Amino acid sequence: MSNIEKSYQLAKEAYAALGVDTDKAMQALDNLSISIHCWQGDDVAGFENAGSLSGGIQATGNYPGKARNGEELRQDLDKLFTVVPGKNHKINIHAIYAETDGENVSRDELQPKHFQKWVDWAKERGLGLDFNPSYFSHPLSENGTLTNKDENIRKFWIEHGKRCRKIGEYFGKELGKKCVTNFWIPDGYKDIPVDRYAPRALYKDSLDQIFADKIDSKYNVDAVESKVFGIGVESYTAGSHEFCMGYAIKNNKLLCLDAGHFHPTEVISNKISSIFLYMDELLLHVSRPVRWDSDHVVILDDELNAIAQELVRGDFLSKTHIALDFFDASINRVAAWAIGTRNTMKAVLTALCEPTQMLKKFENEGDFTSRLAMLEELKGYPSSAVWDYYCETRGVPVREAWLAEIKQYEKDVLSKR
Ligand code: RNT
Ligand code: ZN
Repeated sequence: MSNIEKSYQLAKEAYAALGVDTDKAMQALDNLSISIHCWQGDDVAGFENAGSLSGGIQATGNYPGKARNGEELRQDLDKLFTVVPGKNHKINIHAIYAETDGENVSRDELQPKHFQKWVDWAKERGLGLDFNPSYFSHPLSENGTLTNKDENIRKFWIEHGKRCRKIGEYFGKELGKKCVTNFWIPDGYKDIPVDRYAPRALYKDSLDQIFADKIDSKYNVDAVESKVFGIGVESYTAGSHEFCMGYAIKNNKLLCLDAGHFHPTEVISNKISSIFLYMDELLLHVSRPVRWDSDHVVILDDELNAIAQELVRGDFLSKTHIALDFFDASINRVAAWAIGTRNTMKAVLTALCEPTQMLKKFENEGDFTSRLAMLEELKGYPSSAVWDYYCETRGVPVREAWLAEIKQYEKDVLSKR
């Protein structure tokens, strides 16, 4: 018996004493689908050669080895999957990751065929694809997209949204896994606006037009992502939380909660339970804000654990689309993916090992002393041993062994770019 297995047997016993079946927890984790964002691989650059990143988001750092095209990006993702367990994942791509064979295809002319390479690649690996229209890093996005007062520009972006939903539908049909197409726009004002209503009315009308095309929810569902502010739009963002939540509830769309899109002490873990009283599904952008919406690599912090606990305790896992959203250009990009993805899975596994019934019983009986005592003791329970055993039995490196593999990949592949 390996040390990993020995540790697991002890952990299993400890959890069993609380009434928790760790084998079942691991099986549940097998079903978990994480939507891995392609944009960590190239600092949200995309393949349009449009120049610099805009729209109030920033990737800082200049670590060597960034993927320069679809082949390299997919090669990096393939490497990622050698160190991340699970066979039920998806890749989240953006419209700017279209591959047009050198042809200049405008965003309002995009078609499914421009993503065929992604589809073929995903199909071979049994992966799903999620999608995002790209409302940033474009000459016509500088003064607003779906809120633009210039009707021609707004039309351009409406058409982009319509095209993207068709592409999402194609993904769903081709891959047999429903695509989530997520709408996020950076539109807003640097300084204090006089009319806060008009841009939001335009945004609403634009979404109405985009969603007027009927698409079978078997293949594609849409989400709207809110944000409190962005760099350059510090005073006002049209797509605020209230705007997006209201729109999603009224129009039967998904809401996307990004962990970095709220005031610094406001957490999305406390929003999930309310959302499920009014909506059937939810999209999460698991991210990590540091002082501002800085999209740092997801670490195993209190909020990540709290998000995972909410999903497990409320039995919301199967109704929640968990996507990652961070972009760090200052460290090895494949390692960044690995850290964020492994942490997210580890947080969910730890939550699955929680004796939820016991904790709820304490709470319902008003025994808050036991509730607090047990929650604190649980922090010391050996969920890491369960995670290590999970990695071992699912054929990926245990603990930091994954790092050596990524370092080797950096030497063999990334450093030669
Ligand atoms: C930006 C949003 C959005 C983007 C991606 C690239 O603040 O979080 O989700 O990060 O679409
Ligand atoms: Zn996001």
